[in-house]
Amino acid sequence: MSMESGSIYRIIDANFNRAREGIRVLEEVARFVLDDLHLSSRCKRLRHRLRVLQQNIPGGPECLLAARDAAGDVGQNCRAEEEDQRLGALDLLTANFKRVQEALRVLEEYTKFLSPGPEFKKMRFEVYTLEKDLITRLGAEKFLAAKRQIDYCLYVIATEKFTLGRPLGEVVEAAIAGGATVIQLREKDYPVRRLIEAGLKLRRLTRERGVALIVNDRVDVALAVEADGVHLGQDDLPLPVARRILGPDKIIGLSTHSLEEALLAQQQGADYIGVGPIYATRTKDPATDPVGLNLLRQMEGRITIPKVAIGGITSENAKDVILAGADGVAVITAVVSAPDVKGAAEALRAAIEKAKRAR
Ligand code: TZP
Ligand code: MG
Repeated sequence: MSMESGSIYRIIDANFNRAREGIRVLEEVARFVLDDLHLSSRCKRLRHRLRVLQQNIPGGPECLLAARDAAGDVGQNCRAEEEDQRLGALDLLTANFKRVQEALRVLEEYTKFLSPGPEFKKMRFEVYTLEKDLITRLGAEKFLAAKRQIDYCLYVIATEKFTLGRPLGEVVEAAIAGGATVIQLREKDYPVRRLIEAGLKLRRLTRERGVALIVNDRVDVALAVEADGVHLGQDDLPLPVARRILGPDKIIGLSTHSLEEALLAQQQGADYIGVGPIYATRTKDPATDPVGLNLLRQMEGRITIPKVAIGGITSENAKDVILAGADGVAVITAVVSAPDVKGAAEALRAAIEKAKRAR
């Protein structure tokens, strides 16, 4: 095929522009929709490489400009129907990835007339990987949005040992009626089948009332009973391993006892952290020294995921805990062992809300 060099430069020029503009659209989604610095930097680097390639085109970039004739482009007013009907970020990403990949393919083919090189093919394959990563991240973002709606304000830990002989389901029902927003099933000594049975019962209850259910320690049980997530301690399954098993849509909470542990949990993608024990408590076995309110204060500005304070919290001291920076409080005895479970949950919830308003 013989082709006039003006047409080749014109095609190359149009496709450099198309690819660069398309990448810019992707970059804006990564940056402003997903707030993802890593993905937006990958887009930016691609744009930069394209600019360098454009500058170094054989014959010089002036050949591209000289060949440009946007006004005379017969295709300038042809818009695909779907361009007008695009819905949301996912469609925008899909359409622009297609656009960038096509433009890179055209550049790959037409620059062969000037000087063969593997650069555009390499870039096209990088864009395929970027497409997978960005779209996966966007999919995960949908789940993250749902997870962000969870209110951790009154997190009640259900353990049969502390119910004063009352059935766990009954206590949990009363706690929810009093304003509990999250229920955690924590039964360290149950055989797994019994734990699943208890989990299924609490799942029914919590689902009916629109309250989140978290299972302590056991990722497998959390999945089996369709809980919203799992709560892990520092010696349990490592967070990245739990995340690989649970996927992005489940909540993973981690117990932390220092700023370093909290920063690591946040960096590894925990959805919330437990902070404590804030005060001395006899409920925690083995006993752990209290960390005090100062740890919450130290986290101010550094920990952006929800912080749920735990350990010896009551309706009397909840105010101090919230004022020190906690987003919610987790309790066992103050609610589960109260003679009037519903009334105790109501009092605690009221104290938390009042302190939040005063912040
Ligand atoms: N982790 C740190 S303190 C604690 C746990 C499980 C026990 C909290 O129970 P209580 O009765 O509210 O102090
Ligand atoms: Mg544990």
